[in-house]
Amino acid sequence: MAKTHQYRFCFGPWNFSEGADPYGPPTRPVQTFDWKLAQLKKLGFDAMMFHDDDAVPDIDGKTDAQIRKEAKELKKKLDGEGIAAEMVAPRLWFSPMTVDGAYTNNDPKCRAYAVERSLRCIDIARCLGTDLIVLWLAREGTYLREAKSARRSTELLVAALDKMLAHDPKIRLAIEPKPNEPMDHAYLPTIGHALAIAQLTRDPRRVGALVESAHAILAGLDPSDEMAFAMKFGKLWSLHLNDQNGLKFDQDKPFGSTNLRSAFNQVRVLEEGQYGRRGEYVCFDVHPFRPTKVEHWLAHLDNSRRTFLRLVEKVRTFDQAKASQLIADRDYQALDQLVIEHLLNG
Ligand code: XUL
Ligand code: MN
Repeated sequence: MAKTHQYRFCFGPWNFSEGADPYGPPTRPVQTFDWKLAQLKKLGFDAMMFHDDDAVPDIDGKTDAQIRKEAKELKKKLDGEGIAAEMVAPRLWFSPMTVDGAYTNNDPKCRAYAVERSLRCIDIARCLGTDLIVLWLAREGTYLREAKSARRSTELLVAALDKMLAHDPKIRLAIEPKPNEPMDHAYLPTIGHALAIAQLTRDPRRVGALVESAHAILAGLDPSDEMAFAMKFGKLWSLHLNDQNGLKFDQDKPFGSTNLRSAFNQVRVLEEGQYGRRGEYVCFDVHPFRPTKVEHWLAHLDNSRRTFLRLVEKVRTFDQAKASQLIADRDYQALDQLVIEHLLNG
């Protein structure tokens, strides 16, 4: 099939999750990194996204020299397969040092660990040939408001971002906001917060955002509005497309699985803003449903891309002239039905 769209696709090794949840064990066996890379290639995706310890396992027990050596070996492996590294994200939520937060931890030793680990993550990214660092600020928030000062936490976040920006003049930081889980309340819950804090840093041009559909929904917002807003600032540097059924735990369902119309609107704003033209990837942060059998393990990724591409066609074939007429006539009932029937057709 001829490639008629401009999009390039990406996912991470964690998207082959094994099905464990807080109530039960894995339902699929753990696979090696090489198996995951082979599946990504088999599916015809273009790039892989990494946590720092997906790229260099057991990172905390290794020297800087060892970390660089392993990252360079991985880069060779990726080059051999023709797969790019899209981004690297520091995993700042697993260590005993980040139990009470990473950059906003009340203990200065723990904060120093978090910054040090982030600088190592930047070194890994440079070895892998990407300038993009994604920051999902998992534990930057509170379980109870009195435990931290929100004002001080904002200052600490800016200080940490500044240290990263100073460490490497080329690196770009994309903040991935999420309003809750694991925290009760996060300090940077929306794209507005991400873009606002960028302005307080030493180089606002190098601090942007990643929108994850499910996270926007958890914040009670429309993911397509979050995307359009970030794009207007030239700050939508990556995407985690997926879906979410209301205000529950973070579900990471296949793209379009819950709300096809919302997915249509996400693709609509991406098309309008020409997402991807400046080298950005369409990434899916999706997980298989827990009952998924091993033989169906790739479907959530393949299906998400398939749905995305079907929706690109739907956006491109939408009768915009008709829609404009209906808008001019303020006939939103007919506009609503025009969209519904377009999505239902074929
Ligand atoms: C958490 C989440 C993460 C980040 C990467 O909800 O989405 O997978 O995308 O650290
Ligand atoms: Mn994500």
